[in-house]
Order: sequence, then C-alpha cells, then structure tokens
Amino acid sequence: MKQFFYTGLAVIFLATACQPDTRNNRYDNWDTNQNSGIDDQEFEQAFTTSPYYDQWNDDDNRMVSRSEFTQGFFQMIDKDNDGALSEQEWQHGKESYFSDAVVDNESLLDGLDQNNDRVVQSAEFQKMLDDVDYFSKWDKDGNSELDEPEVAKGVFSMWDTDGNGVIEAAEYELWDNTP
Ligand SMILES: [Ca+2]
Ligand SMILES: [Ca+2]
Ligand SMILES: [Ca+2]
Ligand SMILES: [Ca+2]
Repeated sequence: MKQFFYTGLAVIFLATACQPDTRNNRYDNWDTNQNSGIDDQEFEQAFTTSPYYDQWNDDDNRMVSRSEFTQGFFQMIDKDNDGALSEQEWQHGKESYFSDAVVDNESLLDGLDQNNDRVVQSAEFQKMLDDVDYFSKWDKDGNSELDEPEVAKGVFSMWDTDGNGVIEAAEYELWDNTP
C-alpha cells in the first residue's frame, strides 16, 4: 500500500507507457468532451476506471488510511530514498505539492526540523501534515480513509496548478513526464 501515492499520481505515466499515443493524444483522451480542458468529472472518470489504478490496491482494501497517505507522500518527496528530506527535497516537494500555500512559510529552519539535524524525518513530516490537516482536505466525507474518488479529487487538485477547476494542456504537461 505504500506504493499508493507513486502509482496514484503516476497512473497516467504507467498507463501511457503501454500505449503508443503521443502526449497530446492522451490529453485529448482524458478531455472527453474535447473542450480543451479536463474538468474534475472527466478526471475522476478516467482516473478511477484506469486498470493501473488498482495495482496499488494489493490487499483488496480500497481505502487509504491516514498513515498510508503520510508514508506514501513522504516517500514521494524523498527522491533519494534515504529516509529524510534534505532542504532541496523539501523545497521541491513544497513547490510541487503545497502550492495552495498551506505551508507557505514553512522552511526547514522555522518549524519542520525539530531535532535540528538539517533534514526532515518522517515523524517531523507527519507532524507538519497533521498540523496543516492535509489529509482532511482529501477526505471529503470525513471517514478518515480515502476512497478512489477522494484520491482522484486530491490528485486533480494537485494537477490543477492554478486552481481554476480545469486541467489545461499546459498543466497536464507539467505532470505527465513520459515522452
Ligand atoms: Ca532524502
Ligand atoms: Ca530533522
Ligand atoms: Ca473518506
Ligand atoms: Ca487549471
């Protein structure tokens, strides 16, 4: 289950790795009404019906708990997998996943790095996520678990970088790194 976040976010990458489509074709496939923008309905439909989405669900439990969410999130930002976020990793993670300013002024020096070793451990990251209550923003029905539509909505809000409710082609390009 710890792979959830990778695969959740990477579902398009994986899906498209098996298709000869060009990036533009893929975008058009998700933009089912062809109005030059992927809205939340189109995204959820494409996201939750992708066969690749199920790959992270290896225990048949279709829910993602708070701790799984935190762990997956941390691992996604910890690019070199050394179990700690360097200043650079955190900076990049912050810009990529916290663009809605929930932690706008958080740097390693003001709050996150509680044991002052200049990196952010998982427990320190967990505390920050709890403080800003990031999980609850995804958990729309408040049952402390994320189901598929909730994950789809959360990923959608990440991809919709400017928050206007539509994923434009330029935003899609930012997230779809496959050639
Ligand atoms: Ca690291
Ligand atoms: Ca630390
Ligand atoms: Ca829920
Ligand atoms: Ca947008």
